Amino acid sequence: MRRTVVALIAISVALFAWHEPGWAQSTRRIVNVYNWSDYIDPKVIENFTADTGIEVRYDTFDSNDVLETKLLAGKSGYDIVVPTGYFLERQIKAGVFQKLDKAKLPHLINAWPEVTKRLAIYDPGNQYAVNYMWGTTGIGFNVAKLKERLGSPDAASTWDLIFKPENLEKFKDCGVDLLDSPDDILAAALKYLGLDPNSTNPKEIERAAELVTKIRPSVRKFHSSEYLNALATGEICLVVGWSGDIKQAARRAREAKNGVEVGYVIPKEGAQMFFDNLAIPKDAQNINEAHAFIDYMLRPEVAARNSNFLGYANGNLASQKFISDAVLNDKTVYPDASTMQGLYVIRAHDQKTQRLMNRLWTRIKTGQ
Ligand code: N2P
Repeated sequence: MRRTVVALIAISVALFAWHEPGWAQSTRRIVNVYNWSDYIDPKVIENFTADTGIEVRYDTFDSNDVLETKLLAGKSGYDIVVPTGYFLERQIKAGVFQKLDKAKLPHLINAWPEVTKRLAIYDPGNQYAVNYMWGTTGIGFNVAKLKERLGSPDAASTWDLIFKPENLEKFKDCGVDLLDSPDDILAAALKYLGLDPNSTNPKEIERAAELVTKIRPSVRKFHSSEYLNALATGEICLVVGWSGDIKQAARRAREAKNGVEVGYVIPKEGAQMFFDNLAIPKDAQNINEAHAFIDYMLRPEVAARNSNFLGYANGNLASQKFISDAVLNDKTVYPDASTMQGLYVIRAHDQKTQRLMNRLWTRIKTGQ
């Protein structure tokens, strides 16, 4: 008798263990998202789960190179990733994404044709990605520190502030950060030198690297996400960074009422404009959920909520009536036609150029 009972218990335990994962899989819906840091209103993730029942596992990165390494290695485990246009371009060619099933994206109708057209440069026929957010790489600054050192906040309206060593030196004591991204900083240096920011000429790229080497002694840190908080708290006073991250720093400082005022400019010589896009890796496991996530981001109210929170422009025309005037009328977020003329885009680098840029970048950062 005792033996029968023990056997019965063992069988039930085995059956339960065998059933449980299957049961869990069929009822729990999950989407694994890999996005840039500080690139979504947390409320949007919460609302998405409440609306769809799909759980979000959310990880962040702050560099296209980090994302690319995972994508090229395969089996990243992610269902949604957010590559910038010029990385998307070569990743599509490398075959790491699957085509979107547009029948599953009814809200795609809200896409802004202007942005869709620009995205098609990287994704011909717009088959693999939809735009999420876009922005510019410009100068973020502490208003009081800038006035103190150069007399007027207008000093930030030119790249001279960054690329003239005698200017940047004046900010060394209050903290200068640069993005840890050769595609942003070397491109800005090329543009400042009057060269093509997409140059593949090694001599020109080396000149850009020399320029950055000259200002290197005044740089506290090369980092692509910490500056947001550092600028908001007053720990640094100057950064070459991404528009919306600097806008978020400004808002955090306002909310903290810590006396820090943060400004952002697109320098008059021009700046880089980038497009960050939602795409589904070829080996994604939760394809329906990934489409549901993209479609949710394309809802006008949702896209607007993100832009209002982040200070980044989005690729959703229908969202604009829900975007606050402060964001929509901010020419450094939604640039007007004349600012737009000064903006340039980066294309995918060939391997040789990319290797050279990465090598020079390491040399700049390590000071060797
Ligand atoms: C968000 C940064 C996204 C812009 N923190 C870089 N493509």
